[in-house]
Amino acid sequence: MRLLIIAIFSALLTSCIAQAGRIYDAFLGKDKEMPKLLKYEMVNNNAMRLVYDEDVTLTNIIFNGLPLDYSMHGTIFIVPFGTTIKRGESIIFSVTAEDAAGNSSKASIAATGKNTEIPEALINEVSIKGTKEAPDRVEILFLESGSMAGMAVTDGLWGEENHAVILPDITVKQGDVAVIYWDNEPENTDTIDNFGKKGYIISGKSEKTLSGTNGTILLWNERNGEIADGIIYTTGESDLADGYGNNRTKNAAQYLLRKGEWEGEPISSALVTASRVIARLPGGPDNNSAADFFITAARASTFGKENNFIPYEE
Ligand SMILES: [Ca+2]
Ligand SMILES: [Ca+2]
Repeated sequence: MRLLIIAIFSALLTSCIAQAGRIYDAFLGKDKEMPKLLKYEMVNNNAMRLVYDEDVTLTNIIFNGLPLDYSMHGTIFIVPFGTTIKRGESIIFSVTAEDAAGNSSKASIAATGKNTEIPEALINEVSIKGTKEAPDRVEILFLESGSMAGMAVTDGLWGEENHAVILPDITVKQGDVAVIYWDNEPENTDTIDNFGKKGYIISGKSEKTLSGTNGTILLWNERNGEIADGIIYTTGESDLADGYGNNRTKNAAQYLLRKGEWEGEPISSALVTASRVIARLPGGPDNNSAADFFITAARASTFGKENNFIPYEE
């Protein structure tokens, strides 16, 4: 009996109650939980933003193996690296956080330098019914200077795409283009020089061709990032997926419509035979509709150069 009382008493002593989301010892009122790192993100490639669940003191801040000599107190922090990391560069950032009761936790964060100079860009020319001589290609037009590093082109929403091409770290100027050979290796990867404007050739390495009938092509500022541009094309004859032919196309098309990146009818792929391509009007107008585009003969296509208005005529 005596043993049982002691057992109950000691259970009470160590029992804890939740208080404002944290657990405190019921008798001593002492915080016994380690601080939790709720959120972290890199800011401008030169600092880490950290959000903890309680007031802490940061100690032992280490950037790529080098200790940073700060002591910071609070809940939300912006911890400068003391340097700016390059786009694509990987770093390890670690930090120890200690609360008022002396509980501490350590976090190690791996991060990669983001592209902070993403240029405005558009889908400029597309070959969807490729042949050996004129393979499937997507041309991207850059409207300003920057780097195409990490920009991405997909044929569906993230997670639904058949293929995604992540663009390499190439510095571009306004009017330059990139030509992605979707599934065929380009015969020649030499940069095209067209009166000072560059055309960069990129191997897309897709195992599948682009859909020649119903599809979307999406340009993203980064993987899983913001949409930069998109096109929708259909035969206009399918009874499946609300006329989009398949769910992948329907889902991406509805996303573009919802985001205001497309209005009205899709581009008609019925007019695009193996000897024709879809091209944006010269100068890169972007009203997010089929009227921005025309169909041209493959032999009049301008992959790697600015577009020429030579519409295909029946
Ligand atoms: Ca657009
Ligand atoms: Ca072109």
